Amino acid sequence: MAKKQFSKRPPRKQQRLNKRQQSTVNDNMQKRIEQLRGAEGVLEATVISHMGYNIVVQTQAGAPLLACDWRQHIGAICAGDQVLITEQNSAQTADKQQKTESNYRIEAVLPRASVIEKQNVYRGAKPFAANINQLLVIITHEPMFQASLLDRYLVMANVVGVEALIYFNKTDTLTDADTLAHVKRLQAIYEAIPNVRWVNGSLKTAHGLDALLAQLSHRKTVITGQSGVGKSTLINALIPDIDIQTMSISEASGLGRHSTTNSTLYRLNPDMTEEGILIDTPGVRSFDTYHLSPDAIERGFSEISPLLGSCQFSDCSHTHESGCAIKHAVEQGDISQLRYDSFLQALTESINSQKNKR
Ligand SMILES: Nc1nc2c(ncn2[C@@H]2O[C@H](COP(=O)(O)OP(=O)(O)OP(=O)(O)O)[C@@H](O)[C@H]2O)c(=O)[nH]1
Ligand SMILES: [Mg+2]
Ligand SMILES: [Zn+2]
Repeated sequence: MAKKQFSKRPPRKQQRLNKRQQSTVNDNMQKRIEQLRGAEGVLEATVISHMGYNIVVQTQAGAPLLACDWRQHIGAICAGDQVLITEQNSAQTADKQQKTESNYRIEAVLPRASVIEKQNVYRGAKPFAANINQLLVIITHEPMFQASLLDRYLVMANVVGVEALIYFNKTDTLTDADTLAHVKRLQAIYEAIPNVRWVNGSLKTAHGLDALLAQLSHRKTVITGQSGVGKSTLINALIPDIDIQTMSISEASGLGRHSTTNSTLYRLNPDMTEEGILIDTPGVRSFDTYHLSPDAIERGFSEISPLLGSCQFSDCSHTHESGCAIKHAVEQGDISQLRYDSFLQALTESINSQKNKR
């Protein structure tokens, strides 16, 4: 009889569920959530940060942070998730002296109102912020931001189904008249896009900070933007007790120092649930959109998408065809050349990426 070989088994690939399997998993999860909700000792909590070995949660603003482990097969968990937790009785927990020991367990993740994910070629999509309703993109002029990059963030906001807020930072150094005029033109273009708002300011001088804060309080915002635009400066300016919040996370997790690679949820006012929430995403600097379908790209350019059915040819590529409603709108000045160029670029990337998949 052939001897079974256990040692050289290749690592198991993460299996993708088909639609029916996924729907069964979802049904079971829904049943489980209903059972848990009625059960004694089950608490609802918000995920503050996924620390790798454990997940730090809080049952409400101002409450102590709790370190949790999690039940297997409940899917990926990220900052902003609402979860159901139970306290593990001491018989189940091992050495109580050990600080990293989790006394709580995440039993289920509640359905998300929204989720924003990072694509990874090898591991698929990984969520990094859940239940947000606003995407903040910080941009600046040193170096001047690229419209095509900014547009990717806006497409992503549209795909996730949240509003977009553009914050143009470092106005204290925006003194050159030509650059100033250029930024003003861009602001006019972006402000005209549905569901997009634009605020100017300087985190150095605090100019415009009130206007920015007005857009952030009472919203759940994920912070994005390229390296050096001022994301950390913003968090430090708006979260006065940032050190305390960060220290509490380290303490709760039992890790010496707060990890800076995972997304973390901060409260604009640590004692008030209704105040705004900021999710900082240190590991995510930009978004790719090539993996999105051409459809998603088209919807993501929300001033262009209403025209899509109006081209003369149903398979119009919007590049050279006569009777193209989009090209016509660009010629008329109703759609900016800048956004049109960026639309075609994103669309081409998406189409090419779909071809390569086949
Ligand atoms: N002049 C000026 N400098 C600023 C302003 N805001 C931030 N800075 C500076 O810009 C630099 C980068 O700011 P950070 O907050 O570290 O940028 P970041 O977005 O967190 O960058 P990464 O962590 O690399 O993604 C720092 O030297 C800040 O002091 C501003 O309003 N005006
Ligand atoms: Mg930073
Ligand atoms: Zn067209």
